[in-house]
Amino acid sequence: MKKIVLFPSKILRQRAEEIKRVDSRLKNEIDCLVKLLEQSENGAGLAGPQAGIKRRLFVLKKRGGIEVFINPKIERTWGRRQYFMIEREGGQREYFLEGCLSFPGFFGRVKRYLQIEASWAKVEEGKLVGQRRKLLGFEAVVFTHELDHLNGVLFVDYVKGDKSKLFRWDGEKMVRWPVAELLAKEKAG
Ligand code: QAP
Ligand code: CO
Repeated sequence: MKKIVLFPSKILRQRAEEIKRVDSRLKNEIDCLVKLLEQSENGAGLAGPQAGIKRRLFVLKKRGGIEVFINPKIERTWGRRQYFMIEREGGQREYFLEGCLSFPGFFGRVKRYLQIEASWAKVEEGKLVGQRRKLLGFEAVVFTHELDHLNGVLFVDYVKGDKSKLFRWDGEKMVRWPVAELLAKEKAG
């Protein structure tokens, strides 16, 4: 059983390769991602590179189970990148904090497109079959986060400029965390 690749690892910075056909290799890779996501605590999504798989696929947890996205793309966006807000009981709005299984305990505020048209392929009867759908809000955020992984882009890259956007869960509360300190680990190798 593979383990999730943690930051800082060069693997997370590589560009993943297009998937051309359905074969046993692809099936093994999908199994691997599904198992890792199932076993993760509170995991919502996992991309190939996070399992050491340098290929363009990711998996997302949905109400009905885990969905596989192959060769995902954003075909179109609407509006500007903005912070995704969530509404608490009582109507209080707050920033949604993004997490990543390769950064356990770290969360950040990231501006994303909240309305996208996405395309990808799924496996159907042993073949790759194209899909296309409009995604809104949380779904758009998670799709984009996972697609970024396939291009070596990490959520912390977006919080670089502003220290107040990254947080670490200390077991009881979120505490502000300097992004520069995290990124310095990567430079040190
Ligand atoms: C999906 O992130 C995602 O640090 C990937 O202590 C993308 O599943 C979710 C997690 C964008 C939200 C926005 C992270 C769980 C899970 C942690 C995850 C942790 C426990 C992260
Ligand atoms: Co991630």
